Amino acid sequence: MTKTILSALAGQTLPVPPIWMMRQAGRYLPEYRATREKAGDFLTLCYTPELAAEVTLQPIRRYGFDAAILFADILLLPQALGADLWFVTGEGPRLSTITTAAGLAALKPADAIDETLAPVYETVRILARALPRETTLIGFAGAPWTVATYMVAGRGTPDQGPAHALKAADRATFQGLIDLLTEATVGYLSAQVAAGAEVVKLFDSWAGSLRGQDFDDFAMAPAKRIIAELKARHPGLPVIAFPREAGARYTGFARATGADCVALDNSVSAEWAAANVQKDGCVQGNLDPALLVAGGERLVSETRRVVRAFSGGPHIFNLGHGITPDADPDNVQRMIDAVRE
Ligand code: 1CP
Repeated sequence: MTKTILSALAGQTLPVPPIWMMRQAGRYLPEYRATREKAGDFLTLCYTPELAAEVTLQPIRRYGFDAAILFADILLLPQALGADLWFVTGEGPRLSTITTAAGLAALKPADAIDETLAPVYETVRILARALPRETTLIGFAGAPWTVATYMVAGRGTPDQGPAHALKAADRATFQGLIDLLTEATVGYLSAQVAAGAEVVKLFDSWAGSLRGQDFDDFAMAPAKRIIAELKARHPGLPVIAFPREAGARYTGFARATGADCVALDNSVSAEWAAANVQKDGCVQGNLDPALLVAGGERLVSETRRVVRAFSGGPHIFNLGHGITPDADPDNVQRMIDAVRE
């Protein structure tokens, strides 16, 4: 039996698209909140393999999604490179900042990450054994630009201003940080694959703030290098790329980077993306996550619209961004029923 997610990633058009959801293990689920409380804090949850595997499995048990995504965070990699990382309750992540050549030089080399990240690989090994045989296991990492925006600013920022400022003021240091992250990301994802991940996804959540040549240099070039290196080490490995809010730059992204699937946010229309992005291969995403809060008839009609728009080619049903903590778990089931009806 071939797993439906892998068939779609290989370019097959299926009668019913396989489904998973960004942030499917998360605070909208009472069982997640219970395990998170047991762990005490978010990073302990990420680094305790039994608990990280448990929250990964929760949405699979509840909804039978076609893929499970490893429970971890894109900011574990900077921590493994030597940055300090902590989470402020109700606010989000905080990191020590990298703003100078000396700060960059003080980070660990790319091949030193496994010491910190070994528990993540153990989570992958547990999941590879525990998942139902029809469920695909997805590993992931942040793309270098997005991870760099957090490392330079020390936190999430609305406009990625500090990273843009460093890129303008000291291009060599900024490029050095991107190069280090590119190399470390290859090692990190490769180790996830060795542990049992069947697909990997690169989250470039802040790709939309890169303009013109910067998009080529910092969103496309690192993705292309990472994908080429991963496919050289793991022939046939499918890769999903998510250059969020790339807009017109979604066109040609798969061809330029070698990605097997492009994940779409909800700022582009499904009809536009079907004509311009899906013509090159599998697409995923696009449903507005706010619909899972609101529910109602629009949730059903918009779900059907996304399914219909992408029905002529390879498609994995997903959201345009992560499900939010205030989403109603019953609305997730309504969405799944509307896809599979
Ligand atoms: O309180 C909590 O429980 C923490 C909330 C949370 C969760 C559930 C964070 C903190 N990270 C995660 C898990 C997570 N993060 C996953 C796990 C698997 C799943 O999808 O179920 C994944 C894939 C991520 C990826 C991630 N982390 C991204 C890329 C995707 C995206 O949403 O754009 C980013 C930008 C992060 C950073 C991060 N981690 C957590 C928060 C709140 C943030 C965003 C911070 C900010 O920009 O302000």
